[in-house]
Amino acid sequence: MKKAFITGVSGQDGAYLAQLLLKKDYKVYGTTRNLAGHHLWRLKELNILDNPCFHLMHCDLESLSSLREHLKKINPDEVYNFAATSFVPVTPDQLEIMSSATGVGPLRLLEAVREVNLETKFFQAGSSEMFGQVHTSPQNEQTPFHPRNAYGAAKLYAYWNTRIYREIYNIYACNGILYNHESPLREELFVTRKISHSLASIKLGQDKVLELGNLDAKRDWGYAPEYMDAIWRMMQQEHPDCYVLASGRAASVRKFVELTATALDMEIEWEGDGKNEVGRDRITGMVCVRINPEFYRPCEAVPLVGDSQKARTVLNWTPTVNLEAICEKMARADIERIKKIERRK
Ligand code: G4F
Repeated sequence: MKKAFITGVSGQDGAYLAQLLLKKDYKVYGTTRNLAGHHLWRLKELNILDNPCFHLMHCDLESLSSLREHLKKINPDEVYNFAATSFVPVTPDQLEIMSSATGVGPLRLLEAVREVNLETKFFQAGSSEMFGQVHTSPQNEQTPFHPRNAYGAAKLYAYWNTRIYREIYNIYACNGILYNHESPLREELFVTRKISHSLASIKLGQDKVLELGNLDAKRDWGYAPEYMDAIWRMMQQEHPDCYVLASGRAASVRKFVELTATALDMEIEWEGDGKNEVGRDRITGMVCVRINPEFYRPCEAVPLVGDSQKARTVLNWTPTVNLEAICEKMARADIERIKKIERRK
């Protein structure tokens, strides 16, 4: 039975990867910084907490000695690092926490792997934000990096340390460069889940309006569980490497709103311009989307689109869930959750 150590297991990616590995008969040791019940909702929804092969433990990436102890005790075959702050805009008071968790944390984990067992395989979750200001599109593993925010720079620091530990210490260490990947388990802080949750609430008469920032911002959105499948495949190759994971298609926030509305039998018509633009549901006549400048970003990334040909060829990775299907899955899940809460009242 293989053993996997997943940091950040209570997040979207950690939870889906734990589910995948349990299905593949791994023993999974998942870590989180916060063991409070409400923080574990994803693991509960996926029925992971009751699985006898799953072990949840408290650990953060702040302490090298604690990471070393965990790895000594478990001696995992594979380590997957998802622990990070994942919201891109960082306020001044979050700068140090973000840099430590997202940038230095993976270095501490790599060092713990090096000290405890050089045979342990390591995966680092990188981000398309590392590309930032691009001059070519789509981006692949050869595209130069030029991050445009502290989050992208912290992820890039972790990316380089992963390569350094591979090249200098011969550790099987892989980097994934992940474009936006969404699912019903996304945090509501991110725009896709904010949209699905708000429109589902409006549909059920529990909310009136969804406030958004830049409707024309574009992202390359894929389906999170499929990205976890690719990550597992990266760890089963003969040699460690770096792979871009992306859908290859960019769509706007506006398009995401429209597709989610369609999945909920709503039909959004846009009226007005700029900050005064609104989205009206043609069926009810109600204004259900407004602009709130608070959600604009000071420096919006150039639309990034990934070329994941290498992952598709080498890993035989074939993602099939398109944007329409993602919107539908997210909208349906939010409708079910809201109805479930209603039934409990
Ligand atoms: O959903 P977002 O907050 O995701 P973002 O910033 O692209 O970051 C996500 O993807 C990265 C790449 O994989 C990850 F590294 C990162 O950890 C995270 O998973 O914003 C998407 C877009 C932005 O352009 C933003 O300006 O949506 C636009 N947007 C428009 N209105 C909004 C809103 N974003 C948020 N969060 N809230 C809004 O109301």
